[in-house]
Amino acid sequence: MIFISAQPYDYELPDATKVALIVIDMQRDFLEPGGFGEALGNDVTRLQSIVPTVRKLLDAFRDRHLPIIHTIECHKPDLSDCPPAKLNRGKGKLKIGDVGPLGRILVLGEPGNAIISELSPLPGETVITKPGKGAFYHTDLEYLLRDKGITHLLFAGVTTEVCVQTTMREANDRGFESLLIEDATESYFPEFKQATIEMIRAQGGIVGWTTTAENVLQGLG
Ligand code: C5J
Repeated sequence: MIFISAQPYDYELPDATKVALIVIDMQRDFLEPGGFGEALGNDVTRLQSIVPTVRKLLDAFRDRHLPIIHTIECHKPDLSDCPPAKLNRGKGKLKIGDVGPLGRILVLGEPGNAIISELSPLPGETVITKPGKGAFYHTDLEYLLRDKGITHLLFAGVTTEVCVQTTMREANDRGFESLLIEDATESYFPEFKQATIEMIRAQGGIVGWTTTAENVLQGLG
């Protein structure tokens, strides 16, 4: 048994074969000027502070040959997988599918839709493309995890209260034991990040656990 010091109490991993690191949406569209995040009116530089920590976690999983799953929020070029409710939301100048400085906003294959170069997936790592905020919606993620016998998920990425939290809630309802790595996730709104951390671990861990990257590395040994 592997114990990771966490809140509201220690996170227990039966063994390292049951765990995957899920890195949510570390894309240029969210972290760099000219992408979707900025089109929504956000200061995207806030998200860049977690890049070294996410990289450290990736390196630790790579060194131990443990599974890594990256996700990308994106839409098909014809936007047929983007419902009007998502397409038309917001009052920004640029909408999903419009051409911005990094190519078409939130469209698969465009320069801005790629994962930032520092965290690029390596061959053999899974990349889940997802049209929604949650990584289980309209994807093969659940089947892939069940097929590999993975029961425990460690979460990093952006943004804490949108795609990370949505995916953790989806995972929790499907019976996966979910741990959020606090210093490997970030939000455009610090108060939303803090609230998310607190609501995840409230009520005895109603959605899951939270911890630090250092605790994860110590626990994995
Ligand atoms: C958002 C995400 N915030 N990855 N996406 O629209 O959190």
